[in-house]
Amino acid sequence: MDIFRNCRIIKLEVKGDERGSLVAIEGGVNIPAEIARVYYLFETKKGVSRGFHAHKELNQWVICLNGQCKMIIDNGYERREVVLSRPDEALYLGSMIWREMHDFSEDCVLMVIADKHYDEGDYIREYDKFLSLVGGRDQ
Ligand code: T46
Repeated sequence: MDIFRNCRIIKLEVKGDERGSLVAIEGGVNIPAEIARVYYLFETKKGVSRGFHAHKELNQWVICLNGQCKMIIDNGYERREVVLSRPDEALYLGSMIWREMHDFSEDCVLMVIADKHYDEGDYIREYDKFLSLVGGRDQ
């Protein structure tokens, strides 16, 4: 389901049998990129929000393995809210998408797959700068 041109929910195939469920993540198969990095957020404290940045080049796929949280995604023109609560769905976030994460449940485990290694230089952490780069709202 497309949210923006470079931001969408991808359904992940579940291999289920009488024992339970399994999802396989494969670069170049269900994640259309070479996977360079995987990290996960867990034990986020009650009332804490995270993110508040965009990436210049990075592509990421966010999967909520347990619990739930709310993602605000913003392309500079439109802002949408997505609740992530399913281990069989990935939210694809392309470059130049502002993201904020709110309302983490105590048991939330958010796994993020990235197509590049960590690079602080790829982050845009000021919203006004992000808007001026994407030519968004009232520019
Ligand atoms: C994103 C959202 C969804 C590393 O050393 N390596 C890493 O790969 C990452 C992601 C972070 N860090 C360090 C940098 C900071 O000292 O871990 C600390 C917390 O990172 P940050 O404040 O950027 O975390 P979030 O939750 O605000 O954002 C993260 C990702 O950074 C970001 O790319 O899209 O999750």
